[in-house]
Amino acid sequence: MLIGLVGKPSVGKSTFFKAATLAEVEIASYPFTTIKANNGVGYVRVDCLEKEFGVKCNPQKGFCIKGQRFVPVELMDVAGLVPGAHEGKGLGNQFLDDLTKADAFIHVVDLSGTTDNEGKPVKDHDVCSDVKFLEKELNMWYYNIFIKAWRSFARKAEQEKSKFSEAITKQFSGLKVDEEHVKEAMRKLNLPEKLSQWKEDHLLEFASMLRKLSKPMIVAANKIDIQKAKENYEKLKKEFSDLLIIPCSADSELALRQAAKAEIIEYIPGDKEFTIIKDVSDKQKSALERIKKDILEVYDQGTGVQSVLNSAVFSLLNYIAVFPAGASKLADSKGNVLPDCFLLPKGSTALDFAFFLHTDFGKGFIKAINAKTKMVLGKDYVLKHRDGLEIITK
Ligand SMILES: Nc1nc2c(ncn2[C@@H]2O[C@H](COP(=O)(O)OP(=O)(O)OP(=O)(O)O)[C@@H](O)[C@H]2O)c(=O)[nH]1
Ligand SMILES: [Mg+2]
Repeated sequence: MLIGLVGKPSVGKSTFFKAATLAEVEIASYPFTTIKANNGVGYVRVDCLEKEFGVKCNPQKGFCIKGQRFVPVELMDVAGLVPGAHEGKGLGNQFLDDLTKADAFIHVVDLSGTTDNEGKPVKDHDVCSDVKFLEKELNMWYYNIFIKAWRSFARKAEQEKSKFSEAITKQFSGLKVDEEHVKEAMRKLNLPEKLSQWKEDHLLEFASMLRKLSKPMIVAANKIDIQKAKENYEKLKKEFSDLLIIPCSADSELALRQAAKAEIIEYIPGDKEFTIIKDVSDKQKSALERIKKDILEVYDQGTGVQSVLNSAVFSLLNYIAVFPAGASKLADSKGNVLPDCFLLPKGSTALDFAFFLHTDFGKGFIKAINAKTKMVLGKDYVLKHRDGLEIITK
């Protein structure tokens, strides 16, 4: 699973990335601080099964704090996009090719309204225009990929209409576009029956829908610690009621994560509270208190960073977390208790899970056992979030 961070310059993409991964990256208030993409590992938070079973888990990947399991997801932070990037403005849009493998995007928006289209300081910038232009730039990125081959394959596909979606899927191979996305885009749009009648607008409409379906986007409404942001948050929600928008303060999350790493506070990412556990200077204490009072006590999602990641995976992409778990023994052969937690698309079955674990498990599938209830499950059993399953094979 790969999630890309996109947005205009200076909105806090790298701050969000650093807060989520604790990787060392450059953060600064001038535009285009990031030029080369940053790759790192962030985590989604899941209630661990260890609680139900009264055990302590030993995660192979990620970690678990007080029953909160943190499951790794890959994150990528790229350069800022500006209006006209597809025509070469700013750093252009070539760097988006780093994001071809992304499953979803987090659009980081500066809610404070203090950065203009290019990320330079300004007063009262219209935050709604940021969402519009960014979507346009992403759509133009897809459009340009699409148009390169459109003319040649449109003619060919005309003879074999059924092959059309296959041809487009091939054209977008590498961009995590599958044939279902293409078919869905066609279904959702009212495009001319004959491909040869598709006009420029139709091509753009199609490329945009394909982008939306194959690279869905959540908005991280950042910098909510700044007063003006609250007003802009309401504005954004009203204007884009169909978008998933989560208020956040990447800067605050970064401060809390760093303080927790330095063992100054006890804090579980995503929590609405923390405890100071070490003597700190008055300055540090008041900075922490401010985060508590202005953000944690005001917003349901804490600083919002964890909530953005969880919503991207579990709401936007519709994934669930599933634990391989023996019905009689929760540990693997090395004695690791509940060593794994995997992310699978909602709707996956017990058989899908078996194949996901190993082809041999899939091929030799006899039944699955629900480790919580000890019930026997067939291959068509549809997995639920936080299921613990043992696969019995031949
Ligand atoms: N007040 C406030 N400032 C923030 C927040 N997040 C980031 N910033 C500040 O915004 C500025 C830009 O942050 P970056 O993370 O470098 O922004 P970016 O989007 O990666 O910028 P480019 O790499 O230039 O595209 C820095 O001065 C950050 O400290 C936040 O939640 N609140
Ligand atoms: Mg950056």
